[in-house]
Amino acid sequence: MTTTTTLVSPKQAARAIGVSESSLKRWCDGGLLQMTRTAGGHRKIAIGEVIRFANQNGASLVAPEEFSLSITRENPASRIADSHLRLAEALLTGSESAARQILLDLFLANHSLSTLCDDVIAPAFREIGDRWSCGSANVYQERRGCEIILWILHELRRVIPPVEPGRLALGGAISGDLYEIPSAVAELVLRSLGYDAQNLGTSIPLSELARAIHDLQPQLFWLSVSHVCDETRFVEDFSELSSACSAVGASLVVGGRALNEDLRRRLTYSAYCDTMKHLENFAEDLSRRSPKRNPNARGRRARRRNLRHAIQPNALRRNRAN
Ligand code: B12
Repeated sequence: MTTTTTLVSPKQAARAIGVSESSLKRWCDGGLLQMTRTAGGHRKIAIGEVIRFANQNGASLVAPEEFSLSITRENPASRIADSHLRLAEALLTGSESAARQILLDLFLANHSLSTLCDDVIAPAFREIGDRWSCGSANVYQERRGCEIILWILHELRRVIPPVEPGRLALGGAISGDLYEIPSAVAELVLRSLGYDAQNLGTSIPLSELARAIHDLQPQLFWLSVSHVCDETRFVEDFSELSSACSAVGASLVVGGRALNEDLRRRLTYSAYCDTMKHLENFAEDLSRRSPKRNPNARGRRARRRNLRHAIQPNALRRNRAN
C-alpha cells in the first residue's frame, strides 16, 4: 500500500516548533529545511523534515497538535528502557492510541526507526509471544496487536520526509511467510535514509520477486525470512533471486528469524542482518559508495543488457556460465 507523505504549511510548521513564520520561510529558502512547492507556488514541508530540523537545531516540538498527530509528550527520551513493556501492554489491551503515543513520542524524541523496531517493537512482540505460551495472552490479542502496529507504521510512513527517486529499494517476504511487520519496518528504515523503498508484501514466490528485480532494477533488495515452509525448495529458488540481483547490480540483503546458520551457508547474498540497525548501517554505507541512479536510465540499461545478451554467441555464453 502506498501512502502520501503529509505536508504542512510554513505557518503550521512554525507554530509546531515555536518560531516565527518568517524565520521558517527564510530557512526553507536558504535550503536548511527541505520543502516542495504546490502548483500555485506555496511552500510545503514534510512533517518528518520539520521534526528532523527541530531535533538537529535544539528546537522542540511545542505544539504537535499542529500536525494532527494526536500525541502527548511526556519526557520520552528517558523512557526507551521500559517502553517495550508498555507497548506490549497497550497492544494486548487493544489500546491503539496508547501504542501510537509510545511510538510517536519516541520517534519525535529522535529515536531512529531501527531503534524503535529493535528495542521496542520486536521485544514487545517477544513479550506477547511469551505471555501467549504461558497462557496469559490469547491469539486474538496477538493478532489485534499486529494490526495496530501495522496501522502505526503506515502513519509513520506519512511523517518521514518524502523520498527522491534514484535510490530504489525493493523487498518482501517469500511464499508461505505471513509475517508482515519485519518487511514493513525494513521499508520504513530505508525510506528514512532517503531510499525510494517499496515493500512488495508477504508470501510472494521467489520467481515473482526475481521478476520485480528484473523489471524495476533496484539498488538494494531486502528479503525478509521469518518462516520457511520447505528449506530445500527455498535454497533452490533463492539462486534465482541472487542471479536477478547480480544481473542488475543490486545488493541483496537478507534478514529474519528463520535464517539459521545452516541455511545461510547455503545461500549467496550481499549481507545478512540480525537487526534493523544492521540494515540501516549497510544501506547508509551503500549510499555513500554508490551514486544515485537516473530512474529514466533503467529502461535504457535493460535494453542495452538484453541486446548484449542477444548478440552473444552461444558458445561464449556457455563458457561464461562454467
Ligand atoms: C505475530 C506473530 C505471528 C503472526 C504474524 C502476523 C502478521 N500479520 O505479521 C502469525 C499469526 C502469522 C504467526 C504465525 C505463525 N507463528 Co508466529 N509469532 C508471532 C510473534 C508474536 C511476533 C513476530 C513478529 O512479527 N515480531 C516483530 C519482528 C519485527 O521481530 P522479529 O521477528 O524478532 O525480527 C527481528 C530480527 O529477526 C530482525 N529481522 C526480522 N526480519 C528481518 C528482515 C530483514 C530484511 C532484516 C534486515 C532484519 C529482520 O529485525 C527484528 C529486530 O528488530 C512471535 C513471537 C516472538 N517471540 O517474536 C511468534 C513466533 C515467531 N511464531 C511462532 C510460530 C511457531 C508460528 C507458526 C509456525 C504457528 C503455527 N503453527 O501455525 C506460524 C507460521 C506462520 C507462517 N507461515 O509464516 C514461534 C516461532 C518458534 C520458532 N522457534 O521458530 C514464535 C516465536 C512464537 C512462540 N513463542 O512459539 N505468528
